[in-house]
Amino acid sequence: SHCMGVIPMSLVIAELEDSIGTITMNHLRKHNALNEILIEEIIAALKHFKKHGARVVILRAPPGAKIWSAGHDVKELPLTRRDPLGWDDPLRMVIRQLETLPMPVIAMIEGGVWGGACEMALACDMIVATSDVSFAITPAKLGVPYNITGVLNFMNATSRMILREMAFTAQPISAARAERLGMINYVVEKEELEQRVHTLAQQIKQNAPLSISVIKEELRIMESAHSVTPRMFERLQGLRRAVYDSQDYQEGLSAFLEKRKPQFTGE
Ligand code: LCV
Repeated sequence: SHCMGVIPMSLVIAELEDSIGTITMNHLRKHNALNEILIEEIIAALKHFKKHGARVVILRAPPGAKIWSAGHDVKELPLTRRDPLGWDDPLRMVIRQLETLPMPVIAMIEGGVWGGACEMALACDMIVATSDVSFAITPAKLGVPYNITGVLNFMNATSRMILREMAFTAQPISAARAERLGMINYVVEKEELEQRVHTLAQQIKQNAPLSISVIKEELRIMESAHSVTPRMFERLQGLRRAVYDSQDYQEGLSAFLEKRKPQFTGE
């Protein structure tokens, strides 16, 4: 459709023009931390684009952003005795929306990508990043027991050794290294970013949307085809509960909120 539509929202700018939908995460005061409202607006924009026949979606921060997204809003994590990443957690919901959307989503990235935002970027179908960008997998830094679907999403994005290094050190890796590892499609200079993403979007847009959507869904189904028995699943959930019930989980969150280094004891 050729409708030029900007949907009025507060933390996100959503535009649909010539079958290309663009979502700009625009909550700069909080570095686009993935809170409930920001996620709700991203999901609303994705549904609007699907309804209006967009062929491709771009997910970005404003031009020149220093942080693409600071990841899960730590202030929205439950302090204890509740799964911090349960089925209905906003981060889980937006990742499922991105994965099941029938059209490709290009993550257009400037600025740092942290924690849950790293998984959200990797849940998109392509990533184009500027050379200043870094990616960090941070649960171990906060004492958070990541969830099994999230770990699978990371596994599908990189190799055994790299994922373990990123998850256990919680240190960011550069866009250049991510590209060398095949985790992202392109690293470009700032002035090339718009053009590179636009070219990809145009190439996708002129192809058959039904073919693309069925291939995307086949990939999603095959990537998640792992046989985990109920016994295995419940054992992992029990291990995760012990972590989010731990002192260390509370220490991780408190240290973040009090802006100090956490002292983890293994309790
Ligand atoms: C809430 C925030 C956040 C934030 N939440 O500015 O993957 S998991 O399991 O770890 C999952 C639970 C997850 O995604 O956790 C979040 C992972 N995110 C991170 O580790 C990044 C945390 N943020 C930072 O390291 C810094 O804020 C960056 C490098 C993003 C920006 O640093 P800068 O010095 O420019 P401030 O740190 O001063 O942040 C500005 C305000 O945003 C809040 C932060 O607490 C501060 O709040 P106040 O204005 O109240 O001081 N903020 C930043 N990230 N994820 N709040």
